[in-house]
Amino acid sequence: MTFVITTYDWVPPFAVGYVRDLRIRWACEEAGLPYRIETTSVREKTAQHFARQPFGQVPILRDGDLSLFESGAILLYLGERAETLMPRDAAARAETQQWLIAALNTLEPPVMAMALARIFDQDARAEELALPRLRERLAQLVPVLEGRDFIAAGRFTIADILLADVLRLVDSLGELAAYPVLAAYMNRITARPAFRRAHAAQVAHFAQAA
Ligand SMILES: N[C@@H](CCC(=O)N[C@@H](CS)C(=O)NCC(=O)O)C(=O)O
Repeated sequence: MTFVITTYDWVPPFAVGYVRDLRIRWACEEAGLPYRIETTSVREKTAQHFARQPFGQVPILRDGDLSLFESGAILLYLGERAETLMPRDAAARAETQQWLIAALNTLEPPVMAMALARIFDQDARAEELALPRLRERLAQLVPVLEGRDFIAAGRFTIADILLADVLRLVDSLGELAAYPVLAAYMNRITARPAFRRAHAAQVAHFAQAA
């Protein structure tokens, strides 16, 4: 069965390489799961798009009759299908889920607040408020990653996909270099061939769409 990943037909240049379909492509590449890409219009969002993703966002994954949204939920679903992505052992699996949700729910919100303030709203006051909150979370992550190659379960998992992808956004905002432990982790995880393939494929997709 080939998974179908839905992404947009176009995004602005600053978003190329950062659209969240990357997380899903990356997981499929890691696990050797077959997938193909389908596009949906970003300018004229269709009723079918909203039927599959009530917020009109991407990514969406289809597996036969099943249609799923939310990159974290999709990664958890794929994790059930490939031990390469999530261990079977109950404790290791719980730890993987914990860190995947921490990346999504504790780390990504302050990162997005900063990105919205700087990139979308160009609001200096909002940025001033967002920055210390983001820095506090990054500083708290440093002792966790010190001396660890992976965030959970002592091995690569879907939690690394999410955490490294969130840290890429921090890096793009110029805020990661101050935390060498986090920067080294992000560089190590994104040096994986599966990430490189997924990233190159997304860049090529949007280059073709331009
Ligand atoms: N929590 C969602 C966020 C999805 C999201 O923000 N997707 C962006 C592209 S990376 C999007 O569709 N933005 C357009 C919009 O929010 O209308 C997930 O992780 O899947």
